[in-house]
Amino acid sequence: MLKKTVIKIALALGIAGGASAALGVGLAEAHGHRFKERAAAFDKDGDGVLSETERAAMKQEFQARRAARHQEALARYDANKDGQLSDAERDRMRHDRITFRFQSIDTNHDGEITFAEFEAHAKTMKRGRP
Ligand SMILES: [Ca+2]
Ligand SMILES: [Ca+2]
Repeated sequence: MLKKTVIKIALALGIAGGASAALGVGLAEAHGHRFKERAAAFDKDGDGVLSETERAAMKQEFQARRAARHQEALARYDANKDGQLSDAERDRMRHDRITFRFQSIDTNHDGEITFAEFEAHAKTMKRGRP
């Protein structure tokens, strides 16, 4: 029963997920396994299915977040201020994100990730807190 619920929510999310992937870098990564949990939060009556209304509310919130993230990305990476992120500008953004992730795993900041550091990081991911 529980499994069925998760699958239904995942299906309902298929559309939103696809749009996210098309729109931006790092979104799939940001959603990841927490995506289903977030969807469950919109299942207000807890029947395991997102109704039209529930889906609309979820879509609206995701769009608002996406817009906010896009504005943030532009503010930081739109070097020539043309309101768009060019490939080079996106590359810089990706580089910064990867650097940030690397540094968050490399807890003793020696520039190398040991198995122990990676394992500790993996454990925090499991708890849903990267
Ligand atoms: Ca630009
Ligand atoms: Ca290290």
